[in-house]
Amino acid sequence: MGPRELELPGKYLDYLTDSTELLSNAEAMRARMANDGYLLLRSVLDKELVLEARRQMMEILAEEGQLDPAFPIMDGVRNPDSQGGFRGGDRKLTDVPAFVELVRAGNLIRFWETFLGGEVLPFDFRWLRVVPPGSFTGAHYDVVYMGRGTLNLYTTWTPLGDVPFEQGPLAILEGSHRFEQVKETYGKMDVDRDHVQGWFSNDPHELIDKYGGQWKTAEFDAGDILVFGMFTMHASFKNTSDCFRLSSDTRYQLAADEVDERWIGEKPIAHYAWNNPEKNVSMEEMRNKWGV
Ligand SMILES: O=C(O)CCC(=O)C(=O)O
Repeated sequence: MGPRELELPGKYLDYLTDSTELLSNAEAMRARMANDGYLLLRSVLDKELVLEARRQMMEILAEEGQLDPAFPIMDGVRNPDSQGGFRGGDRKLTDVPAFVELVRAGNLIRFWETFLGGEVLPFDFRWLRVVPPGSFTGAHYDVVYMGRGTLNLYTTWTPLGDVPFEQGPLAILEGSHRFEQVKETYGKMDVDRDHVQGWFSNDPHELIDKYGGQWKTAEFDAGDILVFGMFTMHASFKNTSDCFRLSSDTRYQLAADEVDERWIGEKPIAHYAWNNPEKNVSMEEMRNKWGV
C-alpha cells in the first residue's frame, strides 16, 4: 500500500468484519456502522447482474483496445499499451444497462432503504474505476469531494467481478471516523472550493502511528459490497496483477435530505474547480497549516 508492504494480519492491517448476518436488522447495522465506520456485506447483489455489468463494460474496454486480445475479455487483462484509469461520470461506461440496474434498483436500493429508513436518493453521477496494474488510491475521506449536502450520505464500493488481493482491493482505516482533529480540519475541506488535491496520505503507517486505528481489508467476490460513511478514511492496495481492477463507488442518501448539487441531474456539474494548476495547494502545505 503506497510505499509500504503490509503484513496481514499484522499491527497495521487485519481483516474486515463481515456484517452480512445483520442484513435484516437496520438498528444493528446502524450500530455497527457507528462503531466500525463501515459494513462489509457479502453476496448482497445479484451475482449474475454484477457479471453482466462487468461483461458490458469489458466489451467497451475491448473495443477501445484496452484489453489484451489473447485473453477472454471477462479476465480484463490489460493491453500493455493502455492506461485504464478513472472513468467516473463517463457515461459510455456508467450507463451500461446492467450497471444502472445494479446500482439504482433492486437489492442495493432495498438495502439502503432499510439502513436509512426511508426513500433513497442515489447520486446520478456514478464513479467507476478501471484501475490499471501498478495503480492505487491514497487515503482520503469522501466528504472532501461530496460534502455540500447532508452528511448522512454513504458510499457503496462495488467490485465488478472478483477482486483478489493482487488486484488491489479497497481498505478501510477502522477508527478513522473518530479522528476528531482530522475531521475538524481536513474533514471540513472541499476540493472545489479549496483547490487541494484530496488524498490525505499515501503512507499507511503514518496515520496509525499518529492517530491509532488499523487498516482492514478482504478479498471480494462479485456480489459483495463495502459501505461506509463520509468520514471513514479509505484507500486501496496497489494493483499488482496484469488485469484491470474494475469497481464502482456510488452514493446514497435519504431523498428528503439536502443534496450536494454537483452530483445530481441529467448532466451533473461534478468537480468544477478542482486540480486547477494555477490555484492548487498541496496537501502537505495544508496539513502543516492545520497541524495534522
Ligand atoms: O476504488 C478505489 O480505488 C477508491 C474508491 C474510493 O475512493 C471510494 O469508494 O470512495
